[in-house]
Amino acid sequence: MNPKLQFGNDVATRHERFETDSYGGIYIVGDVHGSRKILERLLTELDLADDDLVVFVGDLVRKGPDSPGVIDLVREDPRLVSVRGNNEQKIVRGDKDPDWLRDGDREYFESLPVAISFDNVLVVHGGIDPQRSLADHTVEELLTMRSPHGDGYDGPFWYDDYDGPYRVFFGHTVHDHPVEREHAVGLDTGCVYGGTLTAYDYRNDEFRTVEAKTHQERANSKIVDPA
Ligand SMILES: [Mn+2]
Repeated sequence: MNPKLQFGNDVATRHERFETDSYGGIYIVGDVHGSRKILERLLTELDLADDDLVVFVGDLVRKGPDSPGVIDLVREDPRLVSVRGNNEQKIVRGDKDPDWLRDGDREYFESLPVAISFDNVLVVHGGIDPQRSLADHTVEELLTMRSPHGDGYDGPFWYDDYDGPYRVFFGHTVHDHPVEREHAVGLDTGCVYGGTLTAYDYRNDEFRTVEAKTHQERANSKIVDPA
């Protein structure tokens, strides 16, 4: 019953598929942005079993206080996997060279898939343009999609019009609460801006959130209300 995923060549080689039978709990987590402490609290709250799987929507790093700490936490636990976000991509491309970057960090970002799928779920950082086939999307587009025919934060947003066949889980666009639609689930709830860090519990179809304790300002114009 799962629709076949057909990617363009550059994406196909960076797509990773998981068979859900092999896992107990499955969680998908929004943008962390170097907020290791709130990530630790979320993981404590999820209380992972050995056969659980956690998929991050990317943007593990930048903006927050402890990007290396987040990298270490994710890399050291085989239950934690991530797609590449646009913030990892900026480092891969060499556009950003942050002070905290260590030997091996860039190679790690380069090793991250740009798409993860299981069942009818597709996890990408940005999103997909509902008016074009998945195969037509470049890596860059999957990582940065927001308003395919508009201008940044003004919308309409890709998920306003997207009606499947996949259920796409994404980050990148900050919302004051998770976007929950039949075919699109937005998980970036701005933890680095004093919002929350959100996980979606796939087995139980419910959101799990922890509050941030730090504050960094973000213009309200850059936080989207999905209602
Ligand atoms: Mn982000």
